[in-house]
Amino acid sequence: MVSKTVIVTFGIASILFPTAAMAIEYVVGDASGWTIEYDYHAWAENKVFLVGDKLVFNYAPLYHNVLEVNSTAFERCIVPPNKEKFSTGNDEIVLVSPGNKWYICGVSGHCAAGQKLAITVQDKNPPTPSSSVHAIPFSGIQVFLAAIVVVVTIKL
Ligand SMILES: [Cu+2]
Repeated sequence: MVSKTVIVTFGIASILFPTAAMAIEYVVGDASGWTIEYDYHAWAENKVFLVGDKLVFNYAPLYHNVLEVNSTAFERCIVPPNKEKFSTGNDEIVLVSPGNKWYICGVSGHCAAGQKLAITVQDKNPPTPSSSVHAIPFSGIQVFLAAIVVVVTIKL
């Protein structure tokens, strides 16, 4: 009886949350990529970043690069010396931990020209329901299928 309950619960969960657990790949700046004079604050504003999601920085490697920095360096556009740079032009950065993350371009003047991105990464299992914006709203068909599973189970 216990095992049947577990299977049914899992079945309902997989119907209701088919994609909620999938990592999302965010192309920074979308089609504009990683460049100057783009509003990355606006780009990030309505997005929810979870641990396991990925940032992709696309740019011409001759002209730009990517550095992860602290809040002070971000605010003042300070390029930390000897800091490891991402510089392939197609840098994929997996968000491995929750918290605030700051990225700038290390080329002189670019951060000041707007090539800077600040995001907040949330835990996969948020402690409060209010931060679970990532979950896909249930559609009618999903609720209907879940109801069928319940009904079939009761008859078993
Ligand atoms: Cu740049």
